[in-house]
Order: sequence, then C-alpha cells, then structure tokens
Amino acid sequence: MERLNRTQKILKDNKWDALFLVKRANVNYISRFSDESAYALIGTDNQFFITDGRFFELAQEECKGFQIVNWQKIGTSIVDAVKEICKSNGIKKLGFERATTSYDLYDKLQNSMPDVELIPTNNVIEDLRYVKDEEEIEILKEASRITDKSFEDILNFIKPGMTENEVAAKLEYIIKSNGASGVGFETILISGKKTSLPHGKPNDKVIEKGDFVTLDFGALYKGYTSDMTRTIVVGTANEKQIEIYNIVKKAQQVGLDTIKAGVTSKAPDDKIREIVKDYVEYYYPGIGHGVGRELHEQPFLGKNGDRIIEKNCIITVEPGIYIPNWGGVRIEDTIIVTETGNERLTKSSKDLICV
Ligand SMILES: [Mn+2]
Repeated sequence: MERLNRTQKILKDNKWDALFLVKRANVNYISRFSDESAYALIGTDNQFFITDGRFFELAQEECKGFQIVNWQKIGTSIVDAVKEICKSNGIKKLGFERATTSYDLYDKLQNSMPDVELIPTNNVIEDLRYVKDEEEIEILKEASRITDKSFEDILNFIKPGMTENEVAAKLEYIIKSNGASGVGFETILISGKKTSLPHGKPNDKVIEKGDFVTLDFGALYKGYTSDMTRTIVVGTANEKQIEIYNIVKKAQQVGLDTIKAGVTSKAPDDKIREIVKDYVEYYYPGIGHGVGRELHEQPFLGKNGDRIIEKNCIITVEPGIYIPNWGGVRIEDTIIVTETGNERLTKSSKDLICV
C-alpha cells in the first residue's frame, strides 16, 4: 500500500479530490495490474481500477485494495465510469495526466462532467517511480540475469553467413526460453557498417567475417525491462576496431565510476567526453537513462541532465562512438545506484569478444 499512500499524500497536499491515470506504466505501477485496457482513479481514501470485461477477472486477482469497475456495465465508454465514480464519491477536483491523456478523452470528460474541475498534472506517478522499491529491484535483477544468460547463449549461435534477422529472432526466442515474458523492446542486432546507426534495425543483411555485431536488447519480466548492449566481432578484430572498442570500454567505465547517490545526471557526460575527445564528433550525447516499467524514463544522462541521481535509481550507462560508413561501438549496462557508487545488474563481460 506504500505506493498508494504516497500518491494519496500528494492528493491531499495539492487539495485534489482524486487523480485519474491513463498511462499504462503508471496505472500498472500503482495497481500491480499486468495487462492492458487499464485505468485507475485514485481518491484520497479509496481507489478504483477501471477496465473492461476481458480483464475484469484478472484485475480482481491482481489489483489488491482497489474497487474493480467494468465500464461496460456502466455505460458506453470509460468516460461514463469516471463520471459515475466522481458523482458517487463527491469528487469535484480531478487531476489528470496532461502528457498522456488524449485531447479527445479530456474533451469528453469535460463535456460529461461540467461540475468537475479537471486539473492538469505532471509526472506525479513518474516521480514516485524514479527511485525503485525492493520489489522492483528484485524484478529488475531477474530481468538482468535473464539478459546476461541470453547473451551467453546467443554467442554460441552467431556465425558468419547468417542474416541479422535470423540471429535477432533466435535471440528473442532465447530470451523467452530463459524466463522472460517477452522482449523489453525491439531488438537491435546490426552488423558491419550498419553498427554506425545507434538504433539500426536488423534486416536480411548477411553477417560477414570481420563484422562488428551490436546487440542491444532487454528482457521483459513482470512488466519491467532490462537493457544491455554489447558489441562483438565475428572473426578477428582489426586494429581500428580494437582502438575504438577500447575507447568506448574506458568511457563506459569512467561513466560508471562517476555515478553515485547525489551526483547530477549531467556528471557522467562531462567525464566521458574527456575519454572520447578524439572522436567526439562521432559521440552520441544521450548516454543513459532510467529503466523500469518504461524502457526510457528519468533520469536521462547527458549534457542537459538536470536531475539528482538517488540511491536505488536503476539506470543504464551506454556511451558509444558511431562512425558513418565504418561502424560503431556501444557498451551498455543496467546498474543500481548506491550511497557510494553503483552495482551492475547486467554482468556480462566487457572484454572484446570475438566469435
Ligand atoms: Mn538503453
């Protein structure tokens, strides 16, 4: 109930009667629901989970402490359910998520409840999600363990002559076989010159001897995703590949070394730039991000970073050098921030691996 209690304190502090949540990551964080078609309305001393008939039974099992509402039993849309809850609970000031509530939904809510004041709110639940609790830490540790195991497994599979699509499909199969409910995001598995594309997509390109292969992937586990990148070489690495790889490896370590509770999300970028200085024109400035129910969440690491990193933030550190028409290297770990530093959740080797 800790998550609810903290939300309800925010309601009281702001003198809002209730908060209406539509963003899946927020709804499922607060309710522990694991599926879609999910909305939550949090009052100051009661809370409602709104879904449709497809998910009603599941919601009853998962959303402890919530009154489960099937909007199909009340009217023709979610709006009717919100209206009914507001009416029967005397809700006159209703917060809504300004970044994710559609204009259409906002408009319909306003038209159907002219006596309710709709108050735009920003990042209320996101701010609660900024520091991970024990339950989330355990989930992200397991997601990261699956990720490490899957990396180890895919290394035995990659051979010259295979296509990127073939290897990506195998990796996704392995991730699920190792216990994930799915992939955390679309797998990046690119090779050769294509590795200069920070977020290139796998296709029917054949992996050749001497290619870099960049693998950026995550395991979806209990609603959370891990995130790890490794760049390997198929065959034997050449001098330039070794040089760039070692710079990125050092940059990533220096980035990790700067992170502990209390530093700003800008700090790692300053240090990493010193390491990549000879290749700074090929450096991508987004070098890490919080990870959890969303793949990319606060804090965002980089030169515009303005958040203080706190103990039990779970974030990625992922500097890279991307040289057009040559290739690129990125190394990424998911870490948990501690009082004095951080610990890696993804533990795969960062020595240059040649398969
Ligand atoms: Mn990432």
